[in-house]
Amino acid sequence: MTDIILFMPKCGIWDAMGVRVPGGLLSIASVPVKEGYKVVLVDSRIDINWEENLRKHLEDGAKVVCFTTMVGEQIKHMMDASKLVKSINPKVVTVLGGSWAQIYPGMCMQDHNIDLVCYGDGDYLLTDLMDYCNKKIKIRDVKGIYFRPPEGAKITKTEPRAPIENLDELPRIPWHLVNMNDYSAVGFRPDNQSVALVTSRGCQFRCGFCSIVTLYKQTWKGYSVQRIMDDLAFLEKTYGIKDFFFMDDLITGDFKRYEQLVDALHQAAKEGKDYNWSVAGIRGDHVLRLKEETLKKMVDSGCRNIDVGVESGNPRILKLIKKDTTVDVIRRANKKMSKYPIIIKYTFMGGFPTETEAEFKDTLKLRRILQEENEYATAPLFFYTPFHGTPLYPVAIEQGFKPPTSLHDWADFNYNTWYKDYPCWLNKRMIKLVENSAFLSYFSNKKLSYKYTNPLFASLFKLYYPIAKFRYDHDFYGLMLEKHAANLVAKVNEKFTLFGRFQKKKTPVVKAEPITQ
Ligand code: B12
Ligand code: SF4
Repeated sequence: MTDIILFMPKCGIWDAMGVRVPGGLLSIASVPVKEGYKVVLVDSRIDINWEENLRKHLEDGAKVVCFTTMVGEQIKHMMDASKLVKSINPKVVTVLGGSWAQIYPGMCMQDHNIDLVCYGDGDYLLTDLMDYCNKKIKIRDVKGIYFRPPEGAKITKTEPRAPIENLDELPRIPWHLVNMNDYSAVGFRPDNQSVALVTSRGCQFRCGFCSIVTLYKQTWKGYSVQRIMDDLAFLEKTYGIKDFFFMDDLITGDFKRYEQLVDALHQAAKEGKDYNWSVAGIRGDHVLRLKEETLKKMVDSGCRNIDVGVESGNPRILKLIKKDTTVDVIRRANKKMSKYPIIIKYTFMGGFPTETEAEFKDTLKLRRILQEENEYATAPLFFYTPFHGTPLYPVAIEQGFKPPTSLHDWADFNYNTWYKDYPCWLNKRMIKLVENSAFLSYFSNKKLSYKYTNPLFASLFKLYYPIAKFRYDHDFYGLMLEKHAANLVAKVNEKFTLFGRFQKKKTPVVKAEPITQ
């Protein structure tokens, strides 16, 4: 009999590039799995029969259904699924967590098909909820939730859960809940299976556009190096996985730990391990602090890529967003990195509140310089999006942004098009400039293609790359019909899970052994 269903809603066009294991949901399942509860996962991003499978597990007696969501389109898919769940079994307990739920729990309670919203770390919640379902405790005794009391009474918030001090106390992620063949993370070695995992949570910095500041309140905690290496060994032994994407917010939150991790990976390589690895969150100033010896070890142990948030090439904007670094630091870090064959993905944004066209052009200039000065550099650019709860959000409001006011509207709040639907500070000319630069930035540098692990998306990338490159080289933004084509593809994907059908890896991975904790 099923006890708990984990449900992963679609994320929109992001699902086209490649689908990663649902880290948050797997994370909250580790404690209940260890306690012996039967947990199943339905991932609508890759499962075209997700409605049927959801129904099947509900009929199998599931007591709790867990949903996760980030801001934006994923909310809409979450709401559709919660509605379906309640229409099949109104008595099942539905619970919502994830970044958006943590940041805006009251707003999430607007979905009447959600009974509870989790507002802190979710790792110990589900065993308590099962105790509640089994009538061992009252709902008020479940810490870290908002719940809807019977008719008429106000939404109630229970006592917060104490933060987890030591991540190592958490049982291993129950990877056996997913079929690794359905997922990917980075495409360095096309025949190799890859997986995304986090080695830490949070970040001590304070960037104005970033939700991590609100989620983790400028704190950081990490798994020990020993624990990380054990997890890698387990993933290799059980699934044959050798390619890892460390999807941390700031992997260098503890610099010493990072150096020790590199040492451990280097030692593993010396002992014959053939790992490839890649890092999502590392700051430019931290890259500059890395010793040459550490960088060499990174290369020798299989580090293939690092992602660095630069955000802007303009000093005033960097100050406004409290990036706490400078253009000079980034350029020096880039020069340093140019000696090493590690792809470095610098991410940028445009369209910040009060940003002028000239200031945005500094960003375009810096993108070009970094890519010219380092053959391993790529520089994708995104439209700035004012998300509720981020430090810069009040400035966006001050500058004329009229935010969505209901959960339904936040669900339609698309990071790619919000500026067309909501009044804000941007004029038409600026919108076009940022939008076109952003669109081209995903396709005009071949080095970025390792991110596109979905075979269909990878093929489309190959087709479009020469055009995007030509446009980038010649600063030519006229008649960008391809943007409309991309929107159409996104719509088809949303309706028919188009890319999800191509996601499966053809090369079979080693068959999973039953999990041993
Ligand atoms: C991976 C990722 C993605 C992947 C998602 C696929 C996947 N595999 O999960 C992709 C690439 C699709 C993605 C896209 C986007 N993302 Co994103 N993403 C992340 C990232 C880097 C890691 C998520 C993760 O696995 N975290 C690790 C786990 C352990 O944490 P967690 O998911 O928060 O889960 C914990 C709790 O939240 C809770 N929990 C989670 N789910 C549930 C469910 C229940 C029932 C319970 C009880 C608890 C619970 O328990 C967990 C353990 O404590 C986060 C950063 C981060 N650190 O979270 C950003 C982050 C979630 N993304 C963010 C944003 C802004 C976006 C985009 C809008 C980016 C953009 N500009 O395009 C798009 C949105 C797409 C959409 N709207 O649908 C913001 C969220 C803002 C917000 N207010 O929600 C974050 C926080 C990044 C940031 N720096 O601000 N993203
Ligand atoms: S953008 Fe990166 S460095 Fe800045 S607060 Fe967010 S996670 Fe930290």
